[in-house]
Amino acid sequence: MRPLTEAEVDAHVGRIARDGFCIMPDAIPEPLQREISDELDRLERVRPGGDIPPGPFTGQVTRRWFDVLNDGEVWQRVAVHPWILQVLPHVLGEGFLLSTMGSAVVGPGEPAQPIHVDDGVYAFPRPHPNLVCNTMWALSDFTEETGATRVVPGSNTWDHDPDYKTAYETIGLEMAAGGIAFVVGTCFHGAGANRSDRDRVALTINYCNGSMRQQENLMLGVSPGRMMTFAPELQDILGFKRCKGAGHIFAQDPRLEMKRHYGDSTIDDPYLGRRDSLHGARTRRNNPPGTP
Ligand SMILES: O=C(O)CCC(=O)C(=O)O
Repeated sequence: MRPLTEAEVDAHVGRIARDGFCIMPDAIPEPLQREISDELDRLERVRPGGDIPPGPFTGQVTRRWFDVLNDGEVWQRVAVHPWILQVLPHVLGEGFLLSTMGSAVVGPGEPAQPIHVDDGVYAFPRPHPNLVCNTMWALSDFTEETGATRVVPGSNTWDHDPDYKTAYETIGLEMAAGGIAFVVGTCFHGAGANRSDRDRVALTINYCNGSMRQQENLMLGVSPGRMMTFAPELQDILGFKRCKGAGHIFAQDPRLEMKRHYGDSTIDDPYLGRRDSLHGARTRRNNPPGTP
């Protein structure tokens, strides 16, 4: 993929600062879209219906898979999409982290998600510097009918968090499959209602400022040996890179001590087979046929 030009990066950063969001069309090459779709199909087979039970905020017929760095290798590439890595240092600062990643496959008939902010997981009063930036990956067309993410333009500059009882004026982040939208953590937004007869297929790949705790416990969820096989740029945004003074082991890059401690890196983590077999108990859904 060609890198973004400096002017393109500046334009995206400027729009995010002004409106709270922006769209990068044609950001996911078709072969990568196909790989991700195949991986979502595989996840549907091994952990049907997604990794969390239905709920009013996360959706009744929305499939969300998490802990995906323990799944197909494609997720390791998704997390370090080159255009995203070019834009985010200007939004979240150097040393930003991957915070949580997974799918948001919104099924037909799903009502609109409540309007919320993604940095609501932190207890910081507004205004504050950017703490979070989400990226919404469109793997099917995002339209009014299919439930394109709704945003309240300019709400990122407001001094208060959303109130669930208020009906905000929103616009839809309409984009063709292959687009990626940035939504900064202070921007009021939520998934739209899916009034079509097909899935709205998306990923939500969320990053945070390097001084914040990651929303998903990525550093504990993935075994150290497995993390040691990841590309250095992915290790960096998992927390292996020091951010100012934070994140060291013996005041050095943690990778040095990790190598001594855990020895040879390996992608094989014996727990992972069991992890999938616990899906039914975890989500209170039935396990796929053939699993205990
Ligand atoms: O799926 C979407 O369009 C938005 C997702 C979102 O905002 C969330 O799950 O927090």
